[in-house]
Amino acid sequence: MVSPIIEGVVPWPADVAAQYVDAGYWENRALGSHLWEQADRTPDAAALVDGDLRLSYAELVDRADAAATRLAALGLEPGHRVLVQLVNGWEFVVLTLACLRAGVVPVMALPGHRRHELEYLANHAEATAIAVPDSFRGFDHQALATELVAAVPSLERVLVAGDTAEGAVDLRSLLAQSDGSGEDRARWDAEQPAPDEVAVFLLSGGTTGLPKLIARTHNDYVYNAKCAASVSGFDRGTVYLVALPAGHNFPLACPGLLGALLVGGTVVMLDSPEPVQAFATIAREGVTHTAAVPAVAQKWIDHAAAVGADELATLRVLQVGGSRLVDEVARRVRPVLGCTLQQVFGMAEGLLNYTRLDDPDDVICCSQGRPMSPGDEVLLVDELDRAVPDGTPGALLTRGPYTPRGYYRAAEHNARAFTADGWYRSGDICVWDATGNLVVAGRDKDLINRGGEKISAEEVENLVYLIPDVEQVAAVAMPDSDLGERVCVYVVCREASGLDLAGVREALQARQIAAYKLPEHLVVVDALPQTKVGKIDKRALREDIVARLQADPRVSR
Ligand code: OOB
Repeated sequence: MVSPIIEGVVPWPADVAAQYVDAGYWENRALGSHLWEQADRTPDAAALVDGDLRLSYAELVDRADAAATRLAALGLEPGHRVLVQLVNGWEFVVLTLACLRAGVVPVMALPGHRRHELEYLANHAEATAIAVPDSFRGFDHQALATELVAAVPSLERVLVAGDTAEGAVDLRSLLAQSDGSGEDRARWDAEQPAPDEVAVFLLSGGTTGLPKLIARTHNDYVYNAKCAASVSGFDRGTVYLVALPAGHNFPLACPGLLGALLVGGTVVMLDSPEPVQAFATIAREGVTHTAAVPAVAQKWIDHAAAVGADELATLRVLQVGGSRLVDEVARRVRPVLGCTLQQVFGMAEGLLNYTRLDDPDDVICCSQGRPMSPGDEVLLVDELDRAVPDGTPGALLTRGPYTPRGYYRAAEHNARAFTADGWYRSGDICVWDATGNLVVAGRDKDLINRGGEKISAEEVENLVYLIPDVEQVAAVAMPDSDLGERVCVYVVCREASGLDLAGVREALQARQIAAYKLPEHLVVVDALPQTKVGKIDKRALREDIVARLQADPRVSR
């Protein structure tokens, strides 16, 4: 195997890699070669829809090839990183494919990220370019990206979808069709990235101060998307709606937009999962499959219960994952939305579990499914990493053909997050149920899962510590009926500080962090409870906030 171009990426051991090739999981071809082959089979089929814009397969790959050439002309070479923070639209898809084609590696930021996250990501990935919308939901992304170029040594170029300021690159022109000569296609057919090179960098749902980067290779990510497409029943007739942020692993490749394109289906981009727009889009485009987090599924159910589900007539499968779907909500999916529920318990680090479309209702509604690949290894263990008996909760360890062996440039963290034998510790507490499916019963990682968006407690705490009045802080998950969890912070203040929630939020906003990380509840206490070994007792705090909510439900926000 050729060693990866990007230093700091942890490869699979050579013998394991060879097994994955032998077993047929890894096909040893770049993602582009699979997709371009598909495009040649169905050039006129609809590949991508965004509002009034429709691209056939031939048009999509033509644009991606032309864009790959234009990226190269801007000085973006194979192995260079582009920080991508685009909203769901055709630009996201064409740019991602152009990068995959040219060996340029997209780093998938989320639309909610702000300077705090983007500056860190650009530095850590040593990105040379950043792609943003001009503005979105009242925020001037172009202005921030321009500031980042001044602040981040590696960052040279801003690619803007929309009104492009002087000095920035007009992304829509960059993503326009080719000159028709066929030269771009010929060039990138000849210059494909090696299959063990990095295809994309995904963000971890991180438990550390700042998110880790997960390098997904062409071999592993193609398999990820194709295998997921197979267990999700994707085929040429699939019309897949991307309503969650496209840079998230779930709508990107589980099977997501890449899975749909790899089997010749149609991808529909929408920049919001709000039910009114989503339902109208499903009806207009004849959407058959889509993915939602539980909070979105709940909104769709509420909406359909109120207005009916006529618009969803073509929808066959609703995939739900990202956080635990409550069994009672799961049971309402088929009767109210009229489609099959598929639970997805996945992670950007790799392992994907699915309920199967023909599973009995009890499995679909009460479990989070089972690994999608025969190559997946899953172990549930106790505190000493000993396997627990079936039916007993244990911490999930996993290895497999699409679960990388370490985070990018994070040796110290990798020593904790992976065992010496290369098992990834997902931090989830799971149990194998009697049907051989996994049920997610809790977690032993210090994060808050706010409607599928993962927030590191440590990151929030580090920021709250910067407030001069704060002596001690602990961030914990507070249960919430809409989002599952929200961020609650407990603080011990210096004398008579008068610190309140608004003050904490203001201080954090001044640090320009993503809004979803802002604490939504504050409890000021005289002291934080401690465990026997002198650590802050978060379990006691989680119990405390539950008790406070029960005593006074108005506390909730
Ligand atoms: C997905 O990926 P990430 O990386 O944002 O978060 C992974 C974590 C898991 O370790 C688990 O703690 C939680 O999110 N999670 C679930 C879940 N799906 C994910 N917890 C309970 N039930 C579920 N169904 O969230 C992700 C990636 C690919 C596909 C789907 C979700």
